[in-house]
Amino acid sequence: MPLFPSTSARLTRLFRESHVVEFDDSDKFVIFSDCHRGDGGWKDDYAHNRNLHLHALSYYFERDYRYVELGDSDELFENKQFERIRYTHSNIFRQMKQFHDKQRLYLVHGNHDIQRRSPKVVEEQLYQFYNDYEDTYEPLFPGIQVHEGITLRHKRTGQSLFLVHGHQGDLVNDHLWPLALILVRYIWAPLQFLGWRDPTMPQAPLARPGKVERRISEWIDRYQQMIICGHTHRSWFPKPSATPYFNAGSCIHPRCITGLEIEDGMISLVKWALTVKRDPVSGDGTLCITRELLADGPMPLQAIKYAV
Ligand SMILES: [Mn+2]
Repeated sequence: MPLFPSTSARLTRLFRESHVVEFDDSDKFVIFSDCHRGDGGWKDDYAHNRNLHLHALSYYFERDYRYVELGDSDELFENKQFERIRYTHSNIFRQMKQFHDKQRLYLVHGNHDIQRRSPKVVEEQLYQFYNDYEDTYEPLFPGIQVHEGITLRHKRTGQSLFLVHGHQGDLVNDHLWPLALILVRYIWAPLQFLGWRDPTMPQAPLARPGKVERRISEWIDRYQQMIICGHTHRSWFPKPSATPYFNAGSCIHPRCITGLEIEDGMISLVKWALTVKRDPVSGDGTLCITRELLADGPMPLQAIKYAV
């Protein structure tokens, strides 16, 4: 095997070894990616969207969805101590714990939380946390596994939905990740203050498809296997006849978060944002959190190209 396997080789192997979750049309999933949760400081791109995400998660929890977090969940490149992230965003972790307690939480790691490839790191960071007020350890997500790939397999149709973060095969973000960590933590992140963009963070969401998207799309067409990923921070929902590349987007967009929902055997791309509601009588404005359907969804899973 080459020293740095290509995106295609990485995906092929990962698909073969991915964790399989069986489902049918009565199961619901919501997928968010790229939260990049930080320590609440000026580099924390998630903090301004936390209430949107919290509200969305409680909406999905009440409606019996299972929650998949598709990588780059916590910004472990910039932050040495996960505990500070957990403490800063404790309300989110409390909500995620509710999903975990009902066996409805699935975690996939990306490149900015690649340390969680190690089950030892997962156990140290995620099984429990220290409550300094009570001076005790409390359970967080005991026994959780963090996967690199998950396959949702439909019990009746046999259709496979392959979920992966999407950094696989990228030289700096995958193979040379310790170098990327050092550059991000000590060089690029401090330079953000001066207006420099961290090159391991994706380009502007409206930029044209990059090489990551192209390579993944080539794999999809070659193996006729759809993929749901994140990583680029550019949400994507294909037309039924197009290459079935789905991207959940991110939770660090300046004004909204995006995600994918699977329900009743259909898939949709949604956006949660703050919108203004105007009272028609008084003319007063209220800010409220709304869920909006994007693109052409909901699309039946069976209408996706290459579905069996
Ligand atoms: Mn990523």
